[in-house]
Amino acid sequence: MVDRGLPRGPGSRRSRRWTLGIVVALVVAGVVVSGVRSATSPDEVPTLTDDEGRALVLRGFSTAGSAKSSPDGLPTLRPRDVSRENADMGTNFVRFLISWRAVEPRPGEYDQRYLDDVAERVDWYAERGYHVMLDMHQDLYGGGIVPGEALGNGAPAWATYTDGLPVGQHDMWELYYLEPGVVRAFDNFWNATGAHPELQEHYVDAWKVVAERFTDEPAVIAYDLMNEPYGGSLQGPAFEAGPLTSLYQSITDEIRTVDDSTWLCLEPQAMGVNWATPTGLGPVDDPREGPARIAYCPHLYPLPMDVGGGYTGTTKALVDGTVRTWLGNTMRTAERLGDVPVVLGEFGLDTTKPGALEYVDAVYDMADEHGFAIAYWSRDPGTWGPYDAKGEPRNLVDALDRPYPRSVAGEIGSIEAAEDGLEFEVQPSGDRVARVYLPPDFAAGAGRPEVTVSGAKVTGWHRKERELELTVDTGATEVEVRPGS
Ligand code: MNI
Repeated sequence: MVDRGLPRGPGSRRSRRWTLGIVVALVVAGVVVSGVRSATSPDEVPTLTDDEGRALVLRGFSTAGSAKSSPDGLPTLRPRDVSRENADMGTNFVRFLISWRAVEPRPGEYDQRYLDDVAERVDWYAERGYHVMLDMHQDLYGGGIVPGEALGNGAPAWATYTDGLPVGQHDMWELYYLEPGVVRAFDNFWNATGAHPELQEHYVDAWKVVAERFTDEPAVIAYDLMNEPYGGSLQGPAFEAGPLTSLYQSITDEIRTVDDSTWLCLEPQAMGVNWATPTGLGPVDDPREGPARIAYCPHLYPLPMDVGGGYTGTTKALVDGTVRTWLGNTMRTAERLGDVPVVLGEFGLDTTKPGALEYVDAVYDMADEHGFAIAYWSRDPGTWGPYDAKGEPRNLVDALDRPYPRSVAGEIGSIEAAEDGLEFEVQPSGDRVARVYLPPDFAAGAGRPEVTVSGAKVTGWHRKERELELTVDTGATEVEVRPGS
């Protein structure tokens, strides 16, 4: 829709802004109205599981935007940064950005040293008990769309064919998606031009190389097959049910020849779906033995938030409507893809905006209630992130430091986290052990915290991790942890 609605050639900035404003208004109106009509959906999705079949609740960051255009493809990150966020917010998950250009710098040549560097970082997380999802990142196709400028990221320059079409300038980065040269780079990748069938084969093979490298690393729980896919001149269901689903199937088939256990996470197209329109993504068949390990990885960026100035007044109401619609569509998609888990691979905002932390709370509450994993965008320092440029904690740190059950032997249902208590639904099995993260302001003291537990017995306290070990009572369906004894 935006493809047709926005001028491609040169034009005044004001007229483009104006046109974008109309497109935005239409999408917002459509999304909010459709929210009123949306049907009811099932309450929770299943969670990802680890090697021992434990249900996992995953809370963490996308890490990090700094990897997008760094020469080595790595984010600015040291082991102490992982320790720090773990101590400050109790995160147990990371969506770690990797890139095709770094994996395959020349056609058919894979950079094992880059993969060593990624593996080293995976170890930093693994040593601290994290689960890692590797995210094959791209925005605007790749750095090659305008040589010498760090506009896009992801694809290698050798795989970038703009066919001499122009890429004009914008001050909003998203608008570069509409430039003819960028559209053509994607059309060549998806082989809509018929000129480059080899590009997707390279992408599939690059994934196979990554999977070969990480299949034996238990901390790597998932592969996010493509960040924010974009169809070039093909948009919506025509793209998502067509070339996108078919590429996901090819990657899945290829990865499963070397890795039969890591979860594969499918993203819908970014345009529209990030704003709550429905996705046309089709189901992908997992050839592994046993139950499929496919998950759905949408992003959430309500347009009214970008257009309006924060989460207050009318904007708040519009954002709430958008989130409700997004939730309904996400639940229906998860069901359609085969009752798959959902990883909210990105959501985030400038937390200096009024009401921002209330929005963060609302999204975490939704994820708790419906069983989604979260990777907040992003771990980078700045006004969206948990730390400022000097490394000082920002307001987001407190907002994200919430109690949650990290894992349960069995199944886990809805979670409700409040200052006066944490409740979660369970269906225990095996050793019935549940591990629960408790922030310092929930349960004071460095020693064993003073909490009252029902539905389970306290069987341990890991002081450094602030992790309470529980053994769920046989037949219990709910566990409650309250501060105070
Ligand atoms: O906001 C977007 C986004 C808007 C529009 C489009 N198209 C027009 C195709 C695509 C994407 N993305 C949000 C965030 N995603 C990246 C990282 O994946 C972040 O830098 C953005 O804030």
